[in-house]
Amino acid sequence: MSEAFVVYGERGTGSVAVEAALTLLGADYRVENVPEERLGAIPNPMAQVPALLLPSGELMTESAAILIWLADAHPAASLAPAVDSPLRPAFLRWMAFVSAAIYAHYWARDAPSRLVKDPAGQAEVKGSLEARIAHGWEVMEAGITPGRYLLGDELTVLDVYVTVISRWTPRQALHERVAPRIGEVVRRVETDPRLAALWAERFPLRAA
Ligand SMILES: N[C@@H](CCC(=O)N[C@@H](CS)C(=O)NCC(=O)O)C(=O)O
Repeated sequence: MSEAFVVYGERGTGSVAVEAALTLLGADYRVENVPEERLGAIPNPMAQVPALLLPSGELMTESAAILIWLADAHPAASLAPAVDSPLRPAFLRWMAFVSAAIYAHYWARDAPSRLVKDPAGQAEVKGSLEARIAHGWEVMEAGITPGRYLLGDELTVLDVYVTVISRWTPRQALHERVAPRIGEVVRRVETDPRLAALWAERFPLRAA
């Protein structure tokens, strides 16, 4: 591809999963950092990152769709099971699950005032969403049989996605208590030398 991808993103957000996939692909891309106060100015009508401007000029949003599309568009990189692979149903299931049953809850978890005005109600909403997020990880932990990676011994964009989304609160508790096998895979992805510089620059871990 002759023209670069443009990622609308920000450090510590879901855009880092897209940046990681592009890094693994060795794709030509640049990041437009979008601080919260400028989200309204980006081309995504949902005013959210990530959004990916394709070399064709089309804008893609929705992190799971972007990751699946990038992997499918570059089959030689083997970042997703092929359409006819027996692993494909599980791959699609868990990509959609991470997006809908986990990532989506942070919209209100991080700003409960979006749903409830009363401060006591906000604390309750936050607690309920944290419990729901933990339950999602628990369901995923019970539903997969990881090898070196979540779907077996090949790294896919699902591993990258889970590594980024599970970095948010309450990361440590999640990995130690709720989803230790997922946590083990996450640590493997975190120490992948191809991604070390990206993690350090775009999503450094806070000291525990
Ligand atoms: N469904 C979207 C969710 C994207 C999303 O929630 N992005 C967050 C950053 S991690 C955001 O832009 N939040 C700002 C807001 O919603 O106001 C996706 O999967 O890409």
